[in-house]
Amino acid sequence: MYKYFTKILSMERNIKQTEQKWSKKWIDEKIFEPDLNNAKDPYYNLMMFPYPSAEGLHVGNMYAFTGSDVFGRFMRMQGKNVFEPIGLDGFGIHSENYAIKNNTHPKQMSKKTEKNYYRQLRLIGCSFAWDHKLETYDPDYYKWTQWLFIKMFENGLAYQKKAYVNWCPSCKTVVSDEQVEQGECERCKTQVIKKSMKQWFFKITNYVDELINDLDKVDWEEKIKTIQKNWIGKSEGVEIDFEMSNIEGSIKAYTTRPDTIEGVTFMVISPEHPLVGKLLSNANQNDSTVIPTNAEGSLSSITEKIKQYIESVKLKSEQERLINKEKTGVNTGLTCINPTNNEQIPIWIADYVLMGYGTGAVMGVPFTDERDREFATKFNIKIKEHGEFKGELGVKKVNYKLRDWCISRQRYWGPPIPIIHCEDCGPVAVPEKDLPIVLPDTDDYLPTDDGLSPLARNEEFVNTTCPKCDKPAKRDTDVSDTFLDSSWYYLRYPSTTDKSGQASSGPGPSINKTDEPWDKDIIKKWLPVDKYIGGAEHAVLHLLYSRFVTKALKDFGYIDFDEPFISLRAHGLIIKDGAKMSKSKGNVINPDTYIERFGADTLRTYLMFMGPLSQGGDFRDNGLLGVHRFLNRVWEAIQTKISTTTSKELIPKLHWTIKKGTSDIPKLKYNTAIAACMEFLNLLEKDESYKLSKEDAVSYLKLLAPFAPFMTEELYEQLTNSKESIHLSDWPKYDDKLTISNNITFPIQINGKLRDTIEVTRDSSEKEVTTMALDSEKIKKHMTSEPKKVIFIPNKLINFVV
Ligand code: ANZ
Ligand code: ZN
Repeated sequence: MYKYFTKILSMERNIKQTEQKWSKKWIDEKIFEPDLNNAKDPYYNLMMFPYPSAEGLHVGNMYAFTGSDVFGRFMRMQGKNVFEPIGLDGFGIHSENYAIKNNTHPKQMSKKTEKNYYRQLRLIGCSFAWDHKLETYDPDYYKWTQWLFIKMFENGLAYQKKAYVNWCPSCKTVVSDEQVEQGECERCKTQVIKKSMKQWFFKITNYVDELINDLDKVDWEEKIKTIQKNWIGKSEGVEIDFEMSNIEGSIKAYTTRPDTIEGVTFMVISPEHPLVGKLLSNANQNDSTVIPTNAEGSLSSITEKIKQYIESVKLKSEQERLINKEKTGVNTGLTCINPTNNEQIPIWIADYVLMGYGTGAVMGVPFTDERDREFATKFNIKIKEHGEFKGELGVKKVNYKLRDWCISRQRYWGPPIPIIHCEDCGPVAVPEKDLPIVLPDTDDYLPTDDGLSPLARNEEFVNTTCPKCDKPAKRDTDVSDTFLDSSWYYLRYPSTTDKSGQASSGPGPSINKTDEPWDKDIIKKWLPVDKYIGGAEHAVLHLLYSRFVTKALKDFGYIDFDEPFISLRAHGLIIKDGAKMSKSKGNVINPDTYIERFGADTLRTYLMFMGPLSQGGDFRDNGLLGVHRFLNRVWEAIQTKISTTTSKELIPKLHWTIKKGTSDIPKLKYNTAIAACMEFLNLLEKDESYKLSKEDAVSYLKLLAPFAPFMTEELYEQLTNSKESIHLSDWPKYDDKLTISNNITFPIQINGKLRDTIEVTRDSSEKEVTTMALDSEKIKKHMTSEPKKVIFIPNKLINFVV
């Protein structure tokens, strides 16, 4: 299938040699390393931080990198000083689990991963600023992750509390709310359960309003803004007190619909509501002030039921509780009073009410609220029609779904939380001069079910002295969430330099020039990030955490902007022959083999040709071969078609092609920019006599340069004899007046049904149109056999009868 013979050209195209040659040259001459101190027009082009496993990058990763790189290259040719750094997000459960599965120490594994990762990245030909690499497990990096933790702590944004947290039984650690999707661990897809544990939290909830409102300031896709807003979940309602009938006190319910209060026929409290605890302890003491009045059964049988119910709820995740159609609950036997009509209503305990939201108590309105109706129906509670209550009621209250970010993990492979616990002083931050707290090298790193971190078993690590009072004290033994590592990496990139000072010597650890997390002047110049391209799946994870961290750092006075990413675009996903790529299906595409056979230019151009970047695409070998042939034809055309002047028939199309590239590339519609280049080539090849001037050939190559950086560089050198790189040259200009072309949009029909349109030159022949039409992916999909008949109306339409 891969057999493809290139013709012998006047200058033979040796893909591998060309790509290796330029790869080395670009790095040696540091052409993609902007002068960070003096750049006149800085542009920070960033793609989302990759977290590869040692298995290496697949084609989907290459798609994302290339998508971001094409944009960076385009901006560079617009005259911007583009900074496009790359690094490795290598700490965390993802990497650790992979290491464990392969019986390798995570540190050992990370060395393998790193080597393979940078090797693969060099192949794909991105214009990375290699001098600024960083790896999150490098102590020089995580020193500052720990510093960030301490700043949070010192500023009251990091605190410990015992709470019902999400425990993943497979990862054997707690995970944050954002890392639970449909009740499952975002990473391993295991059902999480609720466990009451003491954990570290970051007070992201202090920033709810800014996190919502400042979305108006940034140029992000609406889709992602909406996901974030919904996750933060601002809700405006009132809190209403319901006096208890038989005992002292009242229950506060949170409602967004006070107008429905006349339809309230019951009260539901969450199993974790304090009243439940009070009820049980009173019952234990046989306190007769709490005696159920109208519930079935004796006091002891009711308390027994409640206890059983609470036990059953403990195993459920919040998600499960929210979506379970089959409502469950117990009647407490207590009642309270509806303040608008003094009716007595029963108080139930049910798990569809969550303690972490509102007040943990809901006034049940079964007539209007669906969940309440399901509940009332199941338990035979009255359903009462009601009018609209217009009176003033309760106290106005704003609630948010967002809760604080649970940051501690009971795992090994992460930055140890830089806190020392002292019996007298409580939790004390490690003094800055003692950072980093290095993760100890140990073979005893496996996680356990008991909720204790592996580091807790390491006495040498645990035992220390209190920085405040010097008494014996213990180190915190949890590590921080990987999402903390990636919440600030973009701040550090411009301030790192290669330790060896020799970027070309290959990957090596990075250090900071100064003894600070970043250089203040550099950060002023380069941040916030101008263009951020990455996966939409991070809408409520990385993208929320980074915004929070940026806002906090601004408030602490370390930076002077409060949004990290000015413009954000999400890329689509690559599937293979119609199916999602996955290891179990065995259809994960390794880019290496394709690069080896066809070169990075072909792979890049094909990936970008599949569709708009936001859409992703279906990887098919046939499509890749088509693009490979296209690049070979470009090569050949440059060898055979250069003359002193450009044929006049080509001029409108050339200007049109430049215009297309200029407008489509910044919109990340790379596919149509490439298609325009293909059309131009078709025209150029159409007639033996058509020729291109050197200057126009160069303009054309520049349009392809972001996609096929190697071949265009080689041809540019051939044509211009210039020592300057095509990638540092100016983007070509077009004259709008000249773009008026003799092109027409040609409808392609199959059995009379419109299936696609193509742009063709006026008066194209039946054969030309047929060839182009049959090259269309959409048409190929519908043509299972050779057409029986072709109906061709010149300049109007083509119809294949199959
Ligand atoms: C009565 C009512 C009648 C309600 C009605 C809704 C519709 P959002 O918009 O999501 O904020 N609620 C309050 N606290 C809750 C908790 N801890 N767990 C589960 N549900 C809770 O929704 C607020 C509404 O969700 C509140 O308004 C309450 O039900 C319920 F026709 O009160 B409502
Ligand atoms: Zn102390």
